[in-house]
Amino acid sequence: MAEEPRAHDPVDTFRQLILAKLKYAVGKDPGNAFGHDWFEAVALAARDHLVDHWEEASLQVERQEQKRVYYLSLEFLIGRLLVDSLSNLGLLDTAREALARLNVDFEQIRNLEPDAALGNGGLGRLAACFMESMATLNIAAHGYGIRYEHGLFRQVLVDGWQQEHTETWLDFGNPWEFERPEVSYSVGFGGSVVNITEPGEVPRHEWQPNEMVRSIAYDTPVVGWRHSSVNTLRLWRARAEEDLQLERFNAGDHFGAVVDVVKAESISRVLYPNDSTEAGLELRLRQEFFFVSASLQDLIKRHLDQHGDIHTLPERVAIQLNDTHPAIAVAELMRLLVDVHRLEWFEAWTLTVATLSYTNHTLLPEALESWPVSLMERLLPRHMQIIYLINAYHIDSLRAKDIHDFDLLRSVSLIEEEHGRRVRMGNLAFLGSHSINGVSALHTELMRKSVFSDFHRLYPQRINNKTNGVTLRRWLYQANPQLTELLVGAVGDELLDSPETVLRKLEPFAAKASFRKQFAAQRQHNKRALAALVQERMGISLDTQAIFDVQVKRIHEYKRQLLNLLHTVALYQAMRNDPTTDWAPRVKIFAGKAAASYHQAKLIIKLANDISRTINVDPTLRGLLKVVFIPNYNVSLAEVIIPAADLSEQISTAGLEASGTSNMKFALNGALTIGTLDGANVEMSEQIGREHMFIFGMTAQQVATRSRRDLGMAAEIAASERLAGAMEAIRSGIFSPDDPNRYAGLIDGLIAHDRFLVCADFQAYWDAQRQVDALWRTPDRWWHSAVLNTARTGWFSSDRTIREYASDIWKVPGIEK
Ligand code: GFP
Repeated sequence: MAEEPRAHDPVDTFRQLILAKLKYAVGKDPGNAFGHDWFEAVALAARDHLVDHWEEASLQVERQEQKRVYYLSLEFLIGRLLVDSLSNLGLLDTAREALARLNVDFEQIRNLEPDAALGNGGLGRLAACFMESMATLNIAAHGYGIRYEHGLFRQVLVDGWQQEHTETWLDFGNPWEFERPEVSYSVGFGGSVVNITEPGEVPRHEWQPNEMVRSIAYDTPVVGWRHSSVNTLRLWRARAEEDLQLERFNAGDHFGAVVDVVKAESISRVLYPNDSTEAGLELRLRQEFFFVSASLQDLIKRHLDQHGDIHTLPERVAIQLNDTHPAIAVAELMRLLVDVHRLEWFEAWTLTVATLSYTNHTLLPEALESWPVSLMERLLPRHMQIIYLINAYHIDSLRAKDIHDFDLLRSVSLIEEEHGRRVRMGNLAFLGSHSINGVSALHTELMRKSVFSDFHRLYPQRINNKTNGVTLRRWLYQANPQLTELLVGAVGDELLDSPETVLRKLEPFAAKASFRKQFAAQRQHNKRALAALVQERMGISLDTQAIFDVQVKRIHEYKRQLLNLLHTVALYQAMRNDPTTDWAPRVKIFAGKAAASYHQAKLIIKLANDISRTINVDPTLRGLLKVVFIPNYNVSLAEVIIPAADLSEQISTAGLEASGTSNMKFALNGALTIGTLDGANVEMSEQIGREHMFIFGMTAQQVATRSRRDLGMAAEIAASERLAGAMEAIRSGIFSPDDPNRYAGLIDGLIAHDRFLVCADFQAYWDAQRQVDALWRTPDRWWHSAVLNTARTGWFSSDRTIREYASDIWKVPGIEK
């Protein structure tokens, strides 16, 4: 029998809604529901609220004819959505209480949600933060990407070695998304280009692909803070044109009958297929073109349905390319405008450049994509023609301006001739965009001087900076409710709506002993939660009074986990040699994934685990030092680790980390940063004050100068007994007695050719770490700095970043910087 709802009790109304979802959508009753059933019921109840606001928001966008922003990204590292959605809807406490009335523990339910790991690291998480900020700021935006059946691999450590396992986030379905089978576009591959001449018409080209793949839309609503607006994340799934070749099937060829299905569906099967093989490389290009083509067809259709005139595209639409992955959009938009919508070439080019803008995220030459011309010609023959034509017109226009410098023309060409002919996607994105932005002040400056220096001379207005940011809703309010409560208690409720300005009001509290005490107490609480997780997952117990010294991010040589490990070993040796010194106790925490084919990074993971295994059981240390490598780093784990950190390691070789975003999350939560003057660390030191961070090491300029010399490190090693000792310990197999030679190559590589200048920065890093110890021993000063870190990080809100994109690049009216 249906229960009577208690009048005007929102908790009870929500409870009823959960029960209705459990019964009618999940098909269970409270008596036989499992945890996951409850999760689904709550998620669906929240989704109902989202949908109401979603409808309102899209009506408003239509009515007000708002300019639309499209964010094209191969990655969206969303993580879990339950708390995010409930919190932005203002229903978190309601849901918690409603479940409690049903005798269900909300904390258990929330942890059952799988992470949507449709991204790799900072780039993908940035896209997720931007989606939330765009909704919060009432910008009419769509995110476009791929609905990978399997997100980033699940990392399993077997004897300390990384193994990649398939990640299965969709096993129980996905309550947040709406499948839209009616929103489907054909995407072609291969085939040939024919010239069509019809009487009375301008001759034109038509691409006749020999393979067609269908894209199906899946929409997820993204809600802003206090449900200010709800935008759409539209992810594409690849399907074959036909699910089965019936004739072949009936002829007994059961596998052959589905071969096209397998080929087509592999496009949206996994994020980052291993591209060290030719097949993997081709699949990656197919993925990029697939989602770009579907998205452009979709947004042009929406534009024409609403405004009816293709010529007004740049007035109504802004398309942001997140890195070079969607750079083929330049050629695809040209193809659609010229071949399909029959615009004249130069008009189409003007519209393309006015509509597109591109964000660069790295200066590492190996990470700037380029595709073999032969592969492009085979897979995208019409696009290759278009790229040649863009290039020819471009070079002609430069010659017309009397620019004949051969080296300059070669460097801005879309085609690289030196290492086998390849299409340079960075150059294509640059040329086809009216705005090219870097993601921190230093990165942008280096972009102007290095990768795009020649382009910058030709187009001095195009490059601009948009320093990254993070959404404070997720990385403060949701990840750290204890701290949020403390802050609200101190500076008031308005913090929640205007954190960028209100956080600064916290500054005077840094001088109050009682506040510092509370600040330290919330950290203890979070450290205990992390320690419990480590105990449960790894069986290692941690001393929560020790400094929690954390480096969590993709494992990459330029991020220099190796420098941190060398310090760990040197500290270990120093503690053993000098047990009477009053060492500050430390827990070194690592987490992160290595790309499947990146052998050196995988070896670094193994080294961290070998070091951990040796140090953690050494009784002479009396527990002063512990090392843990927590497996399978993802957004949810970050939400537990970051609020528990005392020290944040941001130690990349200066000039190589474009921005960093975890650096901002740590500082926001009050961790102190030990870091180089790299990426956004530079602006953080300006906002926070260098005296409240531990800045060390070579500057980008010094790195550039040192790198021009021979990269052998004999002199640096000879000058530091500690460094030599740590390297020798690793090299000689102290941490790998089962295979004493395991790290000989790694260490010899550092001695002979230390590309990332680990050895050259070691001594400065060691000294900075001793300053960390010293500050830790004076808690008043430590917590004073910690409070100031939180107080002065509001500028790194992704709302600020998005406002800058909106006003400078997208020209969205009504959004002031
Ligand atoms: C990349 C860059 C980072 C930058 C992010 C977002 O991140 O420096 O902060 O993009 O712009 F390397 P990863 O994908 O490498 O983590």
